[in-house]
Amino acid sequence: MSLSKKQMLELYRWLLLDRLLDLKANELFRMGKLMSMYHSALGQEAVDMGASYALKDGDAFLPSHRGKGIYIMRGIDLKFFMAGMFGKKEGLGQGRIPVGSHMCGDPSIGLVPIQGAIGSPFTAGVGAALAFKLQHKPNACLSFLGDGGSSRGDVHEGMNLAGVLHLPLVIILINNGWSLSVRSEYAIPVEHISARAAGYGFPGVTIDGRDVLKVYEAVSKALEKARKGGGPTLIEAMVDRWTAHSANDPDIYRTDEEREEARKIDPIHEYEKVLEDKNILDEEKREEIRSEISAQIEEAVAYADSCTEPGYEELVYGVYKEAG
Ligand SMILES: Cc1ncc(C[n+]2csc(CCOP(=O)(O)OP(=O)(O)O)c2C)c(N)n1
Repeated sequence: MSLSKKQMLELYRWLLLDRLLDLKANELFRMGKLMSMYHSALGQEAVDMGASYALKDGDAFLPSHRGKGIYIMRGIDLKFFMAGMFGKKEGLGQGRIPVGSHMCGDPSIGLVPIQGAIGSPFTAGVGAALAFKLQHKPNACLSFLGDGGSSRGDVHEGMNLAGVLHLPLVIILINNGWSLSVRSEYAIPVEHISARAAGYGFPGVTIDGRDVLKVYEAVSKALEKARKGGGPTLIEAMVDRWTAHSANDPDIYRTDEEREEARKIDPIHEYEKVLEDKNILDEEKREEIRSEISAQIEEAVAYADSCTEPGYEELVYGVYKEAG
């Protein structure tokens, strides 16, 4: 499962794209360019990118409401995605998705759509895994889930079914210690959520979600096992929530010390140190990659700006209308 130097550098590009895209989205939100809200994944890049990097073509994946970079890594065009975040007609979601680009599916790349009710989409990921099993396909589904979402009834039912049917499902449970303003300890009676896996009859592990190589390795192994008929695995990845819950959350329930503490470890800086030690990255290369990605993002923003607002017909197309 070890990565070549080329792959390690490629993974770094993805981490940086995820970070720079997130910073830009926060800025665009404040400028009033995005649709209703924005959930940042700052500080969570290692888990989103490290886990997604372990996916293979043919696998399915169900991102969380934060994981924007995953869409791009798995093949959604950045301009199309950005136009979706702007709520434009030409973008992903065609302006009909209240939180912008995510919450859209694309079967051609295995993207299982999420929706607004936290935890509920989990069962769709279980469905994708069930489909692989019924069709005898050598693929697995990677489902991202939060600590808060993990207590929803749908999630327990889905986990149970995955255990009973031994489905090719890998759950990457991102534990950032908070569910909006509720601390995990307040709502979850076990120290590690990975312990719950025993109750569903499959293994559960807890890892450092800020270490991209550890995440990649754990998810690769679990996906490989699932693809070969070895059943589900629950991987709890511990991370820090750098920002408020969303861009319109005043974050008044945390102290300044807690906010500062959450940002103590930067997963991207940690990975840069690993790459520098292995002579894969230096200052010059780092700047080169950063400016390439920034240019790509600016191009996507300019494109999204130039796209059209959806009209009434487009907004109501495909939307349920009560008869009478
Ligand atoms: C059923 C439901 N309840 C409440 C919400 C509002 N809400 C959106 S995200 C969120 C927090 C979810 O916490 P977690 O699953 O830990 O993910 P995180 O936001 O921390 O990444 C809440 C309460 C919702 N979308 N759906």
